[in-house]
Amino acid sequence: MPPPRDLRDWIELLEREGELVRIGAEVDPDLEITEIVDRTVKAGGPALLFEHPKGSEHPLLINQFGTERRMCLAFGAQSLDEVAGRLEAIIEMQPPQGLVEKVKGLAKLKSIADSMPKSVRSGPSQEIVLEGDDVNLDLLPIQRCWPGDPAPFITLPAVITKDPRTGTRNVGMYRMQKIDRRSTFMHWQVHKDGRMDYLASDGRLDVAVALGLDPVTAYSASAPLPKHIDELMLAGFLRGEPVELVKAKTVDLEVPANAEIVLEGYVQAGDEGIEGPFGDHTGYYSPAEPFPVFHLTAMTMRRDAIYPSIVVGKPPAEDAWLGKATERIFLPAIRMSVPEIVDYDLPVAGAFHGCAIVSIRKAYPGHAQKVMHAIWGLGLLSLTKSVVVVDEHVDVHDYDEVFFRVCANVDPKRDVLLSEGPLDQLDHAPTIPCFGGKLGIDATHKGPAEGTREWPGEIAMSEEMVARVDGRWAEYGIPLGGRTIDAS
Ligand SMILES: [Mn+2]
Repeated sequence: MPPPRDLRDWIELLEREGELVRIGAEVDPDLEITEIVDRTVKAGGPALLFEHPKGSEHPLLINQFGTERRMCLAFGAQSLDEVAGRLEAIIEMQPPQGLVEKVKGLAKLKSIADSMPKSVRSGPSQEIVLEGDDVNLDLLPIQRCWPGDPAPFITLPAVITKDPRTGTRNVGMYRMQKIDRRSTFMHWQVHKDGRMDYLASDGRLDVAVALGLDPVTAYSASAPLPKHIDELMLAGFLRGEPVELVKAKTVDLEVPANAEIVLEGYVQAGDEGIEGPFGDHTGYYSPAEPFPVFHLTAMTMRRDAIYPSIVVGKPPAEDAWLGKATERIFLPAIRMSVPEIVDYDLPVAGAFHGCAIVSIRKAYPGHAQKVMHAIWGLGLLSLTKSVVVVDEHVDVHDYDEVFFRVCANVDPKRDVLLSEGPLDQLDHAPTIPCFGGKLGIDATHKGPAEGTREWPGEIAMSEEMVARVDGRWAEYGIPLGGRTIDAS
């Protein structure tokens, strides 16, 4: 099944699959929606379409990404690893050997070419055009998410800018605190591509914000791609069809033709104000800090536009599965740089940057430490605070198993590495913002090559005895299913 074409196609799919509940009652975007959604997310519940948010004509869609099943539906895939597999085929392209390989290679190249965004003359995202005094953010049911938030925040935007030096497009998901009818803050953190575009311009930088996209394009806006790679190309590749773009009305940018709502405007170098605090995915309020002001010049939308939102907070929240999608989809790219990595897991409870568990094919002394440093040097994974390294046969997604390895295999004096480096701007724990300590735990097997005594064998029953018990004792109905030690 191909991924949904736009937000309405997606809502229809969710409804057909029993994954969406429509709420006809009037509900307040000021805190009330958060309380309902937070309980729904934590119970593994459905997407919610609030048809009558208080004070707005526009319905509000939330929790569209809140479970693994919905995330897979969004990608038209059976699993997130299947989505990663599609990218792996491209990433691992080698110079073709025979004719068959050459033809396959051409097909792959064509699939990349077919992923490039496509310009079209008109699109539903511009059915209604509001300019000048008609621009009015009060029309939208923007949520104030938590009691300590000073204002409503747009939380699921795709923010589009161009690098003023190279013209390369960037699309990112950055929260936007509403200031008044025609301006918001733009939360471009120090490590984000959007901020680089802002810093590279010495005057006015055009910005467009797309709201209410098909789920794959919305996901792609959140994906941590290298600076020079257009998120809309990733979206086109993952969708299997290009993202269609129309010219914006008042700024020199192209915007998705299928968006429900587009905000056009600009930021001006040096024009900043104090943004926040905001109840963030760390489970704490991120502090008030200076951020650029986004001035709206136009607001375009579809008729009966649907406004998308997401609430983050103490994990697990809806962003857990956006993060898990990134974890899975980027595994092939990580293996490109660090091929000894077998698998990795970013625990949701660790708010993604807090902890990474990595399994490796260990080949030499210090290999686990090499991989820790690699993680601390890799894209936005460099912000990871602690890295736990285990051997290849350990399931990194089984936290009991990982805890067992850490407790069983670690000599804290020998196997704990303390380092330092850049940290997530949202992390409140370090002494100064954006910089602090790093913790590496080597829970792999060691041996004489690393100066320790002989490493003992791991307990495992013989295959023969396992087979014998499987065959002979089943008839008694005693629970023999759960073997505690795996023979692998
Ligand atoms: Mn980017």
